[in-house]
Amino acid sequence: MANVVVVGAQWGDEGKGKVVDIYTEYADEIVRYQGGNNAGHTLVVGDEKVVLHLIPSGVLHAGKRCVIGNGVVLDPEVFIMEVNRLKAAGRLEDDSTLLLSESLHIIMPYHKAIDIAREAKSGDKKIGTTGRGIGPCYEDKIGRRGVRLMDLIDPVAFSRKLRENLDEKNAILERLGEEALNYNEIYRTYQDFAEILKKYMADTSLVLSKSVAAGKKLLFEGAQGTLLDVDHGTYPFVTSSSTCAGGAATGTGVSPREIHEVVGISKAYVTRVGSGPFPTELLEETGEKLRQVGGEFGATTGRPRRCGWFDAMVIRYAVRINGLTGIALTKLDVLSDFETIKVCTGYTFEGQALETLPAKLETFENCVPVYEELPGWNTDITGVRSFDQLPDNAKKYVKRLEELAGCPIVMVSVGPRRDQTMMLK
Ligand code: 2SA
Ligand code: GDP
Ligand code: MG
Repeated sequence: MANVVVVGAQWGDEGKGKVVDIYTEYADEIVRYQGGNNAGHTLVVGDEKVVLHLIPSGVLHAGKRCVIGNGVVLDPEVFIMEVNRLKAAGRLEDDSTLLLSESLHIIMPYHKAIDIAREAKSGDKKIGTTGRGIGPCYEDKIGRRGVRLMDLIDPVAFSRKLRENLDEKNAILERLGEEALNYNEIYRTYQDFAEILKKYMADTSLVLSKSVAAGKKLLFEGAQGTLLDVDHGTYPFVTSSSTCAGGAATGTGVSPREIHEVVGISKAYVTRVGSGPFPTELLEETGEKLRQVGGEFGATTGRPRRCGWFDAMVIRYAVRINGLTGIALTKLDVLSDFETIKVCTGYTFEGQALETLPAKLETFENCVPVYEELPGWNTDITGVRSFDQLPDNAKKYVKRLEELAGCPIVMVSVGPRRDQTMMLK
């Protein structure tokens, strides 16, 4: 296997954690390249369920190097808690395999406070963020005022950056009706964090480039999904990072020429958490049934996810934007108890068929999905381990999705566990 990017093909929560955990067997180093602890990646091993927010999902395989790249925004408290929790569970015994980019940006208390206060004041314009300070931290990165890990561990640079930022941020918080934050408290707490983080810090672009030169296999783990990308998603209802495959190069400092395969993860239906357009959303009992059967609640916030039918327009877009070489189709088992299943094959807007997803929000919100209806299979498939053993209607469903996507389906998942997976190609 070559160097592979795993990317969400929809609005996130497609099952990237499970797929990365499986692919880790064939990889040497697993790398997160964007987002932060807004992500919730769930892995189920035997009876144990692990939800990871920052550390790459390869961590359950001992000895594999796990890297958090420069494109990630890191909340030190969450990182330290995650490391401690893994260690307490007997994982990550040798944490020299865990590296943090010296250039990644640090989430500060004012980022979280601003994120939460803005959302609370936004009424129906609310994005539905996770409240983890992700957007405000990326704002500072792009605005060239951010605190990088290398700044955090340098007491002089950190003190200066904190003072400059806090003056500005306290003015914003005051305008939002929130209390000002205290310099000394933040300084002390974050210097304690710095002491712990120091040992994980590295020039990870250089480390990864050396690995590539040595023939090691890299696995890039995307967070969120294609339609949440700050450039290519349903702006402004997006996250603040480059969630698409292109982000794997900028978010790690590994050349795009070293990326060979891009696997898009897609549910056999669609979910979205947070606000924004969702043409195939099911607002009545069918949506509730998908939510309950699929356990569709946020892995970070516990929020109920919005659910809807599979949308081929979204997948074709993900194939194009990411250059998908294969699709891993997850949660097929969740559709096992439906007489018929609808699939969106295209959109119309004001009576005209659309060629691709509209960039304009108002068009996206008002486009009408065109559906075809396929027969269900009404059989429990969670024990099926090969494609041939699936009921005929389930096979037909998968084949139809593949045809509509214009990209091979390389894996089908029928349950959260590692073994509930079939490889197709
Ligand atoms: P943010 O917090 O600034 O990134 O929020 C902006 C939008 O991005 C969405 N977003 C997500 N969507 C799906 N899953 C995510 N991770 C968690 C999960 C979500 C949770 O695994 O379930 O627990 O609520 C994730 N993270 C960010 C978010 O909903 C906004 O629409
Ligand atoms: P991620 O953010 O893309 O890693 O996905 P999440 O972990 O947020 O959400 C996916 C959920 O679906 C998790 O609870 C997984 O354990 C679960 N899951 C993954 N694949 C399957 C599957 O094929 N069937 C079922 N029923 N659950 C799955
Ligand atoms: Mg998730």
